[in-house]
Amino acid sequence: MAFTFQINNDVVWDYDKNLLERAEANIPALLETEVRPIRIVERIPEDQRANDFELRESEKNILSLNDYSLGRDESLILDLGDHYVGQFSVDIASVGSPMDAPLYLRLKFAEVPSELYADSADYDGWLSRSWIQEEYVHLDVLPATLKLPRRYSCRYVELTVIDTSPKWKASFSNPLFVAKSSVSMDQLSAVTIEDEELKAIYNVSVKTLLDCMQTVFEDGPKRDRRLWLGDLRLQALANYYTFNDLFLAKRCLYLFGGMRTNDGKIPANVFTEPELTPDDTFLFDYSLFFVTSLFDYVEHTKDYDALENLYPIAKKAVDLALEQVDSQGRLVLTEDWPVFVDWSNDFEKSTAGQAIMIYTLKRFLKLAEAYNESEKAHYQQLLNQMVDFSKQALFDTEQKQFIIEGTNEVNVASQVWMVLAEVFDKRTNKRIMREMMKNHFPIKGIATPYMYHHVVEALFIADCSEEAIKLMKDYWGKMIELGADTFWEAFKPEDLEFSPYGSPILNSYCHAWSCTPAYLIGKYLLVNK
Ligand code: RAM
Repeated sequence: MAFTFQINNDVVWDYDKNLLERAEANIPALLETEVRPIRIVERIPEDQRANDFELRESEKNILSLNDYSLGRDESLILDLGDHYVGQFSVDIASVGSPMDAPLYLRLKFAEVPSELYADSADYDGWLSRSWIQEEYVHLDVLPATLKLPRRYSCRYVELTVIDTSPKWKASFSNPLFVAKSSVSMDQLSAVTIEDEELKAIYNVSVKTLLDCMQTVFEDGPKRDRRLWLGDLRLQALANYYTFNDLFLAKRCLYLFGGMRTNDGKIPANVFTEPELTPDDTFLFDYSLFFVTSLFDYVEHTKDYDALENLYPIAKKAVDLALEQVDSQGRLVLTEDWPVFVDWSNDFEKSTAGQAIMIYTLKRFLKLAEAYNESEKAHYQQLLNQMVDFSKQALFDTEQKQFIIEGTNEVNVASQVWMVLAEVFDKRTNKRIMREMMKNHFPIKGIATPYMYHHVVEALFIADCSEEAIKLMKDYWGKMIELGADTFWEAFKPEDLEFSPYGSPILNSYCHAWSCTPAYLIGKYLLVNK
């Protein structure tokens, strides 16, 4: 069961004015920082570079930028020195004879060098090519200040003159990037991380989170620039251990609470522009993460007002999901409400889905307790049934591994989510994880830091801290080794070209669900010290 575009035109939406007003009351003011490029860089010929994540410093000096006037087909790449999200402007003048033709300019904004090496014209994937951060602009009169209306997510800005005329060239000066975020690094409380590799991973995680924190927790400021529930859950957790911006977390929960189908289904993502709009896309696990995100938020903030307002929505989400559970306690997934788990289609996800339901029910029961739910026993009984079914029908006692019913497939995601759901006790969980590592490490076929996050957290839960740290270093550390300023949406160490969308040029290289080492380090390594 793979996740592709969903078009559900017949969905009827319920907008809860009261909840949405609360969401809107918490829109943050964005903080702005002026950033100037620190150097000019250039491409490295293919036979001289190790991979597409490298550029080299140009001999051109950024301080003399306006001396390098550009004619037809000439270009230069500005390096902001780090990844930022915001708006770009530059002054442009004509140099030479009178300007007898318009300037035709291409601007390309890249989070990582590989976007510059790729030719946009070759893109042939299933997501819109409009996500490629590239503009073609005509300027009839120079000098002028070009201020682009779009917001970009980038470190590099390439200026390519497509044409001037033989009589004159274009000269650029005063490039300015106004970076935006709802939080600032000054809000971080100081942490001491002695291990240098972990410290670097922590810092890049925090930067990733900062750049994704705009007027909502965006999944990726390059793409999809919107609030997805699966991403929100992890961002909010990382936020509690870092910036601790409780208003943004609250706003996002109220946004999902305020926009549901008329039977109470929570969408996988919502848009906030031009007006609040739920997407007609539904993912089984993402709907449940509304419940777990509410649990995390209430546990962290003790905001019982939010519990009061949002509990009925969480309960409805649980009830709808429980309709998919049969009398034996087996989750039966359907095509129109798929479980996501990871972008990879190399493994079967039903057992992981069952575990996510158990994981959610356990947290829901804690919310139910705080809310004085009268039907608590009913949910407890359904939870017990799902746990019993998992132990009896989905656990192979000989292999000490969870399987996929019907095919007996044993995969990483099933073990990891069953451990996170704490279906067994710590000792058994440890055995499950050890067995899993024996058979599946180094991991292959998992495509996202999102799933790797769950593997690392399951290792911590199962008391395999050393292995958890090693995996964090191997995986997120590898991205840093490749030059990451922020962590990427998709990353398969065994396939650097991997993309769920048909081309890495569409991948987001600053992606919310990748920021979780800040949470993992904060929760499992710093607090317990
Ligand atoms: C993509 C985004 C987002 C993720 C969904 C499932 O469109 O990367 O982060 O949550 O897929």
